[in-house]
Amino acid sequence: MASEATRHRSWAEPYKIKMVEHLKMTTRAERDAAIREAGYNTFLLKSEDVYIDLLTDSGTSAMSDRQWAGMMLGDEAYAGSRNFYHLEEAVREIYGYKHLVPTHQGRSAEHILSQIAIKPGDVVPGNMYFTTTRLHQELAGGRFVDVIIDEAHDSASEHPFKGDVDLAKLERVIAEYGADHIPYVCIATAVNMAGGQPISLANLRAVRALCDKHGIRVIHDATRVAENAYFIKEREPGCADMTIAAIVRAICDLTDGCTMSAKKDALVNIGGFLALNDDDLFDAARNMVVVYEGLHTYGGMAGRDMEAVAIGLHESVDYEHIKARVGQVAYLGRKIHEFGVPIVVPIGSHGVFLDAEAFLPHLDQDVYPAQTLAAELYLDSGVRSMERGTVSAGRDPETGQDRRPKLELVRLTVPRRVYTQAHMDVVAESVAEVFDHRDAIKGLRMVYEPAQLRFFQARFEPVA
Ligand code: P71
Repeated sequence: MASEATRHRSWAEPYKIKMVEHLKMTTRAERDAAIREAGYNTFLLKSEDVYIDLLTDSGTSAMSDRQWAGMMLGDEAYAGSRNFYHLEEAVREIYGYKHLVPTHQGRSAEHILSQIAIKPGDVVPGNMYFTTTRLHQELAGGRFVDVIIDEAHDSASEHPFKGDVDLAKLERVIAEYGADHIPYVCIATAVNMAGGQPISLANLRAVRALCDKHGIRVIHDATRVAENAYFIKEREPGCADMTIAAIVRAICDLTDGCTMSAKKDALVNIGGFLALNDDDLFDAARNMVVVYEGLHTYGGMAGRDMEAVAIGLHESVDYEHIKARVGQVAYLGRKIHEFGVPIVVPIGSHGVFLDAEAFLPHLDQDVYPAQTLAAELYLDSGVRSMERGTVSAGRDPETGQDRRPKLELVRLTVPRRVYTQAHMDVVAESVAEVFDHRDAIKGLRMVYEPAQLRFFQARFEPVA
């Protein structure tokens, strides 16, 4: 028998469930009809036809009783809502940025920032692209340049900080284009497209020093900063005794502002903001928010939404919360990995990323292995996932050719505080089932392709 000192002690979710939403179970025949109807694109499925929805962790988390109570305190004044001031206070306290421009979600903050900071011909270096971020940079006449370390593009590399910037790459970009053509360096925490991989504080400090030398701003995509902070606490030398809040603050203090989709870390169903330290940039952003979003004291959110974000920001830096959140994702990842299924390692913070290229080695990228795998998983069990490969990468705006990303992934994204460990078991077993029958899986061909962000609405048919 294990002695008390060596006995394994489990952890559990630091909350209990107060309200439940029933899930619809479907038959294979029903799923077959539903995915065909959806053009083999999980974005086009009706949520009603989905059993466990791991499409995204964006806007899908469960709010706390405190957040719901905050919703009842909405001050729905057109101007100067008290909830705006609460949100401003929370952003100043937790992130430390001076000015706040509320927006209805993350991409609107990216839109405003891109329009005010980027001139045609500029380049924006960043630690891997994100779809909406890069598109807004391109729409403003800029071009995204990837400066993440090579390990980030290798699904098998166990590097603990695959979100780190390769400083030599960044230096080369600065030498080639000149600081005048670099409006800012874009630093994402818990890098989404790399698999939810963190950047280290040490690397961010070095990025800051290099940018200071050249007078270049550092703008932070803070969407999942608390998750990144958890990995820093776990893995970075000297950080184990820091609180999550202190690490979040240390990250933000190394940057000049952020774009934020509050739909992730901040545990709300809708919301976002742009936060800036620079007075002039803030002034320009505030002028622009009234054109596209709404008055600068609500920016596309209701008062109640801003209150929920303010409370959610505080909850996001709670250690027990973030440990359980990242822990649940790790549980799912380990379970899938034990079945021998190829996944991105280390397991990221917001989801488990299946390596579709290694899963379906007999399929060429031209027949969209990740898109195909996402459809097969839905067919097997009604679990909805998201393609993060060739379809998401889109076409190069200059050549018009499909980009062929090194990572051809399917993301199983876990909403916060929504599913139980038993749901994770069901998901892992379904992935294993599809893996057992992988040789029989054929690819897809695209039969409809939208001009922008094609992954949202593209339609496919099975190849013969
Ligand atoms: C995610 C999303 C939502 C999404 C966006 C685009 C395609 C598919 C799904 C949104 C992010 C994000 C980062 C790092 C900015 C946004 C945009 N992620 N930065 O992962 O992850 O925020 O959705 O609030 O506009 O499913 P927004």
